[in-house]
Amino acid sequence: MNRRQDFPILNRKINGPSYAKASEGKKPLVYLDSAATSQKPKQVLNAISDYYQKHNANVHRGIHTLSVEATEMYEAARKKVADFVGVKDPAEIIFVRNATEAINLVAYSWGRFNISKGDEIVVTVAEHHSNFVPWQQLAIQKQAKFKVVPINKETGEIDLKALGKLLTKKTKIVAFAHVSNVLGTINDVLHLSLVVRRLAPQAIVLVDGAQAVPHMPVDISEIGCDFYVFTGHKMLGPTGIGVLWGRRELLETMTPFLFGGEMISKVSLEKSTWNELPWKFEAGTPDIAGAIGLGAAVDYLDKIGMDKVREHDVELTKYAIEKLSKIDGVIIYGPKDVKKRSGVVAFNVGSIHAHDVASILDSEGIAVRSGHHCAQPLMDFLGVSSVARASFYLYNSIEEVDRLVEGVLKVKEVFKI
Ligand code: C6P
Repeated sequence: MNRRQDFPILNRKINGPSYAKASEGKKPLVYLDSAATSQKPKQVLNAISDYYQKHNANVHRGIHTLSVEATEMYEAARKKVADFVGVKDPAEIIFVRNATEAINLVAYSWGRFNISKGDEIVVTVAEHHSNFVPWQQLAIQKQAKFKVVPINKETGEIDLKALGKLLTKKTKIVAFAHVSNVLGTINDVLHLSLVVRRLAPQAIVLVDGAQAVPHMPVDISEIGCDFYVFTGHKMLGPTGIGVLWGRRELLETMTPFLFGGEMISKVSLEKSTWNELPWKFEAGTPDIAGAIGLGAAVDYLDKIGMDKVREHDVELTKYAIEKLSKIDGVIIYGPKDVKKRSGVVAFNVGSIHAHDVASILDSEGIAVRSGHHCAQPLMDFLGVSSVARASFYLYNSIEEVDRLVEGVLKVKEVFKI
């Protein structure tokens, strides 16, 4: 897969001698932080620029030509996104700012009206804070029970037995990630949804797909969940645009999260009624350029094929794990079987702090993330304060994994371990 020419930023050279300008530095950038945010291809950048240069106007408001064009482009993006994740009804696709906002929307619009004292909310210990804190806070506000499912430390998988025991007649919400942003574990979300349906049929199931949709074929209609969220900036799209999918029956009963322009049907002095889906949940001027950029990202990914994107991730991950695990002192987290993990490799080098690892790698031109990865409960569970994480995408190469491996050897040399 050779797509590098589409990503201008990958031509950057960084961290050369101190007298050199950034652009004249000596180290070609090796970007291994796509799980935090992916880089954007020219096709996406051009789509955004084209929109602003030729079509910019507000949507669903004006009847003038530009407004009609902008509206058509915005709604066409929604349709593309719906098709991309197997959703037949584009009205079930709500544009929000990011995955975090999508989860908060459900916590407010569904949670506030359906959770009461004594109810139970179930999440896993491996969740990103975005799929943990909103539920924890809802539980605190409503005096509901907040239950956390452990994972198997060896395999990185959700402990199904423990989940079974935690589900009861009082369970109202079960939320889990499709793919862990730290361990890379691909959860069997279909099976998990079935378990919830069988043991707690009254509960709603929310799946956090922030790390799944960018990296593998996802068909939401096959998962059997009630809500599914993802975020544009991790899948070659711009920042500021994310997606909430919800079942129409549920979305229709829910009270909007934000009130104001565009989300109403009729406003009088006494009361207001709400617009149809999806606009009922899109108060105010939306991120029009963001949605159009996301639509272009979906076109780009579709053209390559998500099976190919997944294959490439597997190839790089397998190679990285093989090479890194041969280095004395390197500890790798997550499933051993690459078929069960996505393109993220979290690791530590002996007892060296992950920020030191990332900082030395950066001086070699290699960008990895380090720290708690917005998953502090998982860090506590694993008994570590932080990990370094290399995450791959379709523009990365085997040679770049070799650079990472050399970088890790350099870390060991600097720390003399
Ligand atoms: N994880 C990472 O480096 P937002 O920020 O709302 O676009 O995405 C939040 C989010 C939710 N769920 C999962 C599984 C995620 O990985 C993320 C974002 C990034 O791991 C940035 S913290």
